[in-house]
Amino acid sequence: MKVALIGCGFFAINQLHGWQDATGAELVAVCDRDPERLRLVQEQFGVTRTYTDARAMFADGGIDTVDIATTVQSHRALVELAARHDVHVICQKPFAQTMQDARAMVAAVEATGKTLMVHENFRWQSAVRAAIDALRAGAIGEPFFGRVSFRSGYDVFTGQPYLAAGERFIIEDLGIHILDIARALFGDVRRLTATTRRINAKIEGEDVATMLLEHKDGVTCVVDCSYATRREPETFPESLLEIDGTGGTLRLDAGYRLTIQTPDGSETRDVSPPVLPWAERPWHNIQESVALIQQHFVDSVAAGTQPETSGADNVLTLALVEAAYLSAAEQRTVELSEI
Ligand code: NAD
Ligand code: 89V
Repeated sequence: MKVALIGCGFFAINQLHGWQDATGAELVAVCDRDPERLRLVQEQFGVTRTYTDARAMFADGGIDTVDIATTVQSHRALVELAARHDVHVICQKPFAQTMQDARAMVAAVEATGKTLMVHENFRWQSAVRAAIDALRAGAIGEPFFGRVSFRSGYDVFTGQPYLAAGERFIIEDLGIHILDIARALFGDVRRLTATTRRINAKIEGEDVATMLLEHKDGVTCVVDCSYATRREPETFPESLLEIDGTGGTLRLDAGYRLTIQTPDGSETRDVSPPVLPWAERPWHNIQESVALIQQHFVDSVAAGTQPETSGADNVLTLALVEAAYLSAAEQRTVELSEI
């Protein structure tokens, strides 16, 4: 699979390493409208085909998949451009600024018969995946309660200054991952209630969000996110889990400790992610999941199957984001059928 990447910014460096490590894929071209970012990436990754304009890159051809690593404002134009050139598409989260844009992008790629995946990688973090696998294998019976929690005081604004400037912050940027983990664990959602707060006066958007999800399969789940939580140990960027099931409980605690308790006893495993050669703490957890989701994409296309976080699937995660903002704004429970 010949891969081209658009948007060589802060996070794309991880995706470029992921492509270098992937089996069955070759990075052939990179594009960024900022020539300085392009130069840095060309030097670090030795890619010979470089472009400041995505249209010129597609016109030159020789691309099977485009990996769009730009921020959300450019996603729809770039996904539709890619669809016109009949290539497979990966697009970073948040997929779209509106549900209308998200549905239009899904339709555009669907019409070509190519694969569209949203780079929604948190469910691929190996510690989270260990919990998903245990739950799906029935380790604690039928789940009826869940808590998916991300609370941190880590400074994300230095690396990603745009996060401080948007009207929306934590639900759109981080909560979207945590809501997607809830979907991976407990399936789709019928209704949602949310509250939001802004604690950090230096940013525009909300940095605390607490959401109550009623899943269609009967699980009630609390999804709580905060970038205003100062505590030791600082757990960035760990997602912590508590799940009660008819046959036991499962917890993913700080320090990547997975505990499963059943009437037969209690077992705790260390499910720490590896620190890949190009990764650094504390981001290694996220960085490994980037490599894993990109390999999953290559393998899915080769097998002719849909990746887990296909465009169509991710529309349902995006709907939770929209429902949460609507619920918080109108101080009411939102039915997902409204979104
Ligand atoms: P960034 O601003 O550092 O990088 C974006 C790059 O895209 C910039 O270099 C910019 O010049 C380029 N660009 C923008 N529009 C372009 C266009 N039309 N053509 C060519 N180049 C263009 O942003 P970032 O922090 O790297 O974030 C990028 C995306 O990754 C965001 O959507 C963010 O939410 C997401 N992200 C995801 C994760 C994750 O774990 N999945 C983590 C961090 C960021
Ligand atoms: O994963 C992300 O989307 C990042 C961060 C972890 C900082 O929220 O933006």
